[in-house]
Amino acid sequence: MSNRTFTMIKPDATSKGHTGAIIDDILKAGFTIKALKWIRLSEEKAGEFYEVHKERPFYGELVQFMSSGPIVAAILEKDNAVADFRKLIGATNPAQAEEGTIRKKFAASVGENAVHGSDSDENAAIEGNFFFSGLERF
Ligand code: 3AN
Repeated sequence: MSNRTFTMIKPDATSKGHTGAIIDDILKAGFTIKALKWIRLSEEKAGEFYEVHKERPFYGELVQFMSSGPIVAAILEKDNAVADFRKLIGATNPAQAEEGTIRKKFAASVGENAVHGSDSDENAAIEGNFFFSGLERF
């Protein structure tokens, strides 16, 4: 089990001004920030990031949405980071997310669901490496 995960605060949440509140929830849940970046993905880069979902029917919509405005990308540290962070953000569909989770509080729909959280240690490492060089993480 690794102690790091990767997250993005998505364009719906940054455009509604939820960035500060979401970072606050993350810190209050005991995560520490090891890398942090405010960035806008090109369509090409968003497509590359979500390559694993290429065959899914929502891929085009997802790529459009993720390149529609700025995001915050971060590497987070905590014991059991991947599982604990997925618990903190709640179900992919905010309508099914538990009370108090970030998606329940800040997300509008399954497509525009406020935050991303890695689903495995392996993907956390791959996704962190996609955004951050060695000089940008601590
Ligand atoms: P999660 O982000 O909770 O791991 P995945 O891996 O099933 O969920 O989906 C990746 C991303 O694709 C989601 N965060 C969401 O933004 C988008 N997505 C998933 N299902 C749908 C859907 N039915 N319609 C539109 N977008 C979706």
